[in-house]
Amino acid sequence: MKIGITCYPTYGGSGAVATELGLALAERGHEIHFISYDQPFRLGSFKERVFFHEVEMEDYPLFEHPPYALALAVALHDTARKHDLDLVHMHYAIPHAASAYLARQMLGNERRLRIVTTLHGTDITLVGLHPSFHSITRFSILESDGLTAVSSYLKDETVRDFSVPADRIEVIPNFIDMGMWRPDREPCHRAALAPRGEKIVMHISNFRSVKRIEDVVTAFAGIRDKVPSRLVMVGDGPDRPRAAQRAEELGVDEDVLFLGKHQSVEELLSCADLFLLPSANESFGLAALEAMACGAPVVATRVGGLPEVVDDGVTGRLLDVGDVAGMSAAGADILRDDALLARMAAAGRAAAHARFSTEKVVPMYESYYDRILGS
Ligand code: GMT
Repeated sequence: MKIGITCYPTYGGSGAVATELGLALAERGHEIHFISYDQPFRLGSFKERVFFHEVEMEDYPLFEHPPYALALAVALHDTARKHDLDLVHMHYAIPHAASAYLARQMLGNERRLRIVTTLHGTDITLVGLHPSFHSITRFSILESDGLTAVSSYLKDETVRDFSVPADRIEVIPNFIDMGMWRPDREPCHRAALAPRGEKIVMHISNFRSVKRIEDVVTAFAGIRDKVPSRLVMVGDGPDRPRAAQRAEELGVDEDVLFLGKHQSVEELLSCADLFLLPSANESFGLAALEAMACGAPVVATRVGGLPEVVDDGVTGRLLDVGDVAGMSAAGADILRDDALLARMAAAGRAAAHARFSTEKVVPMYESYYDRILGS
């Protein structure tokens, strides 16, 4: 198949999944064209059958907000024509599904371009709910030939809040390359991150308010009271200063490392003993899956799609949003008990392999594409 893929190219789960999907499909013989305003951050070096088309934007002084959705529609239309695309796969509905709809309309009878849209999270649960986006989001996802959601939770939210018939949405979970995300990576940075042999507690996100990163610091302070440990914060975003301040207030700042954004997060995660994800909401929680594959038990919140990823008591612990005392107690219990830590680490990796590996999930997309192309 010849497939166009559009995603946000910046750090974030939807861009990561879209890129890994494109690369895996190319390895399986498909021709993949990424179409976005910048090269997706995980695209890396040259790969056979993988192409990147940058969306050209005219910078005109009249445009305080340049109309990216239109420029993307033009890029999709051009790429579909020049490269005979069978379908375009849009990751994150806003504005990508609307741009794809426009591109398909522009093609008219020239060729039939199928559109698959994958819903990732806030396109449905937050941004898409806003009155300025709700109707166009609903229209464009209903106009897509195929619609997937990364969890049953997200499917149910879409059915409820956008009145989309349940049978229009296929749940295809996010997935992970088990060879890339693993516990035994070399070089391991453990000596640099925890020089006195402390346990390593880790959090990775975009540090936006939905991630509740002050709760990460507070929960960590409670863990550190009971177990010698260090907190490694990977990523960056608006709440970083508040989290740093919280660490100072709690007197744990010497044991909290803010590493900023990183390309090779898997190298850091393979050193983690425990992963904290106290989000207010997650439609899936890709970072939790990455941690499980790297053998780190996950202490997270019982919200959204997280219970579909983390098995409470088996691969980690799930607590209520804001229950930092509970998270501290659960985290310390795991880190103090070597047998429990080893059991949860092994169970997490096994679950990632059994339910969310590339080999398991990418064929689900291929069969779904076949269904859509045959419809
Ligand atoms: O929805 C967002 O705000 C961003 C998006 C992203 O690009 O990372 O995150 C969502 O998609 C991820 C990949 O499917 C999921 O793992 C995240 O749980 C989801 N974020 C939220 O639901 C808050």
